[in-house]
Amino acid sequence: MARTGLLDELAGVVGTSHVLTGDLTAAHVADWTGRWTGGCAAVVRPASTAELAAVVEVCSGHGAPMVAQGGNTGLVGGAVPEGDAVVLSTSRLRTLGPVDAVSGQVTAGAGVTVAEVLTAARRAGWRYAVDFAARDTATIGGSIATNAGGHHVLRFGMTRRQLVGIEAVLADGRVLSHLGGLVKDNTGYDLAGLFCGSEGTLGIVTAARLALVPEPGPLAVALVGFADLHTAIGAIGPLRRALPEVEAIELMLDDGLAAVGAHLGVRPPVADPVVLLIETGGGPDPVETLVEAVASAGPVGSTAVGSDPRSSAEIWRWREAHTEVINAVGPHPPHKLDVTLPLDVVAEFVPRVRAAVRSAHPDATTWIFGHAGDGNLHVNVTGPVPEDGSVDEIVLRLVADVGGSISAEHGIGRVKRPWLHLNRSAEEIDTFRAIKAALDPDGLFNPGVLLP
Ligand code: 2HG
Ligand code: ZN
Repeated sequence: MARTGLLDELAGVVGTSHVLTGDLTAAHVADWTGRWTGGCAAVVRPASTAELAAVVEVCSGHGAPMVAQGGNTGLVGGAVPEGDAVVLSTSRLRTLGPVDAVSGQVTAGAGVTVAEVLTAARRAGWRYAVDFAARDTATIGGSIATNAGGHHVLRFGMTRRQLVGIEAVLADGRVLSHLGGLVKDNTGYDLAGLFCGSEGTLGIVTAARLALVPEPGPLAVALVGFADLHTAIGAIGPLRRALPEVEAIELMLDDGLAAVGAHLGVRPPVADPVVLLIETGGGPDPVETLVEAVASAGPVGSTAVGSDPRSSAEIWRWREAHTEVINAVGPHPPHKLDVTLPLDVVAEFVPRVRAAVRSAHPDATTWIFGHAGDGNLHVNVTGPVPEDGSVDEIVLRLVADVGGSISAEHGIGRVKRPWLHLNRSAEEIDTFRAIKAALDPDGLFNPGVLLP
């Protein structure tokens, strides 16, 4: 139930057709996996930063909670509204500026998709360094709110590292803007860095100035099989040393590849228990560079090399399809636990986490894949019902016990809030609360997300 007069006032700002209610909000009140469903008073679609600021002012005046939402591809329920929250959709903040050929930067509205920035950069001879499977739907605003990682973190870092400045709407409706694009700018607190990863709890990011990197030369990508996890993880250091231009080192296991194969109706090109996807540049013939590096990295099994755009895309498909394929396994949406581990414990962690989940949930299946080069595993558990937090508890505690992080690149959202203390001290969480209280004193931005 919306507060009296709220929807009329919102319609006065954005127009009636951009205040969605009832069935029209369906796509905005559940997450992509289907694990989290909530509700909202309305979805509001402002067309500009000024309109979004006016919407925030109206909501603040009514004491209405606000949940920012971009492409709604998040995997921790961070953009799923609850109760009578107002969803602030950034879908119409779609201005994408020209690529600045001198500085290698671009300014993008929050609702521009990651794929659109990737394409615009490529057309101008540059590249946006953040890329991941949800690129076509995920937005720049959402990727900043979650400090998204993706495939190239190993080489270029996460979203925060690409940010040169942001524009954001504050809780009182004022607009904070710092989009000048100065790379060296030591004038106080790093507000772009603070808003990045704040999951919509401090303000609503409406635009960002993004640093681009030079377009890569030719790339080669391969699937390389290994007999076991120890050998595969042991190869990462030597591969990185042999391939200074390595772009990605991704992990897959035979059961995940078999599930993807069954889904695609194709047999996996490599049949070993553990498979790394390695992508690298490296001079005029990166295929040769890659093959030589693999040969010197220790004992490997079968390999499949992609050398042209089509075969490379096919190789990436094996890795990127994991998410949609596991989502279809059933009988419920998966428990998705994105974690990082110190690299030297990864090989032991995998059988341990599988055994721990199995002993509590004999019917559960634990799927593991991820970004091996960063120690970032995506632990997906299918079987248990979505509400059963015992699965999350088992996995996240084990992660913390071995010195890992309970969130590598997806954020804390609603899902991991109860376990934040496993990685953050009381002093850190108190500091989080102080920042939150300073910027959002009434606690209206994304309540129920991030802070315990
Ligand atoms: C990926 O790396 C994404 O493909 C999704 O971060 C991970 O589905 C997942 O658990
Ligand atoms: Zn990932």
